[in-house]
Amino acid sequence: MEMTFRWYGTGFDTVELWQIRQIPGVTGVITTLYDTTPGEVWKPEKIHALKEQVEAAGLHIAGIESVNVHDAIKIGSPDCEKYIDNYIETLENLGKEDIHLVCYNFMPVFDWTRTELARKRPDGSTVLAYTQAAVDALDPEKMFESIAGDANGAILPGWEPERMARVKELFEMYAGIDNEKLFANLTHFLERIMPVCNKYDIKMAIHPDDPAWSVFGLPRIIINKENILRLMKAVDDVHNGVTFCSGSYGTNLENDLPEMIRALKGRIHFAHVRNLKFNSPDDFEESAHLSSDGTFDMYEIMKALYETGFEGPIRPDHGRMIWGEKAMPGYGLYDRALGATYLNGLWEAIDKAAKRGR
Ligand code: CS2
Ligand code: MN
Repeated sequence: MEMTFRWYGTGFDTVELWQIRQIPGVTGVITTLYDTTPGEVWKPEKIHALKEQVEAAGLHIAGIESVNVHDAIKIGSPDCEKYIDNYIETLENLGKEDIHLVCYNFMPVFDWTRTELARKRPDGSTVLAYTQAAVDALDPEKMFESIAGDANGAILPGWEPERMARVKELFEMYAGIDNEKLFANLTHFLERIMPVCNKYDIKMAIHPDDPAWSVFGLPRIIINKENILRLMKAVDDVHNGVTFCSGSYGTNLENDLPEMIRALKGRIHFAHVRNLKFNSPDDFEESAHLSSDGTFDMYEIMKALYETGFEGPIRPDHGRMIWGEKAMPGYGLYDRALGATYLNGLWEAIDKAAKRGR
């Protein structure tokens, strides 16, 4: 595996490349062209400039998170083919720049959903949190306003103001789309992009839905072992792969994370590894990465990745806001750096134990 760090780009991220370079063991970034909108073709010159900037800082682009999928593709509306063509062109432009990993999601309307962006913990740190009762009481159109207030001025991925202004319209567009239709549209999208992925060896890695159940009555499909294996079989090509996000699959306590990793052997191309602390099955918060701070056994998660021969990038995922840092919620420097170091420590121990035959 390669330890990496998500970076949103100059002007969008409070963290700078030179700081990422100083985190021990981090050699690559997972980045994006944050100022592109879903459906737009990524210009070769912009991809090239981004790559040069990252490499000048002594790092490399280990993958893209995300090339977002236009709602027309998810809905399967008449203009979806045009947007798939644009997506193919973007993949082609990325492939020409030697970029071989693309993370994306297929969630309708909202990307991840949290009900608090700064829940205070006893140690004074703040974290993202989710309470089902708060979602049930909320009008989806108000979701954006309630979330934007806590965002430290940052634009959150998937929560761009332009999109949220159209939230009502988006909900109407998804009215006839159930889980089966969404699955069929996803399969169609993957079938159409597989040739370009094969040509440039681009591994597509779908991010799970977060939380892993339906919110506001919208369809949600990438939520458990059964569904993700169904998708792997539906388009049985290694370039149709998975971002294994422990914090997203882990929102449903019925998902056995190490077992899912084992079942997906060979198809996980990217891993987001983070912990969650459940206060009840309907209320969780994004704790520190350490096993003892949350509900998951992080050693078992890393061991499953190790034992299945995982070779892709891993990144620490959302971190707590600590030490007075002001950053995009979940994406400060300090706690994610601690997470990377902890995960590297687990990996070294697992690797050494395996090599000594213990
Ligand atoms: C998620 C997503 O891992 C994350 O931070 O909260 O925003 C994720 O990046 C996208 O769903 C991937 O397309
Ligand atoms: Mn994730």
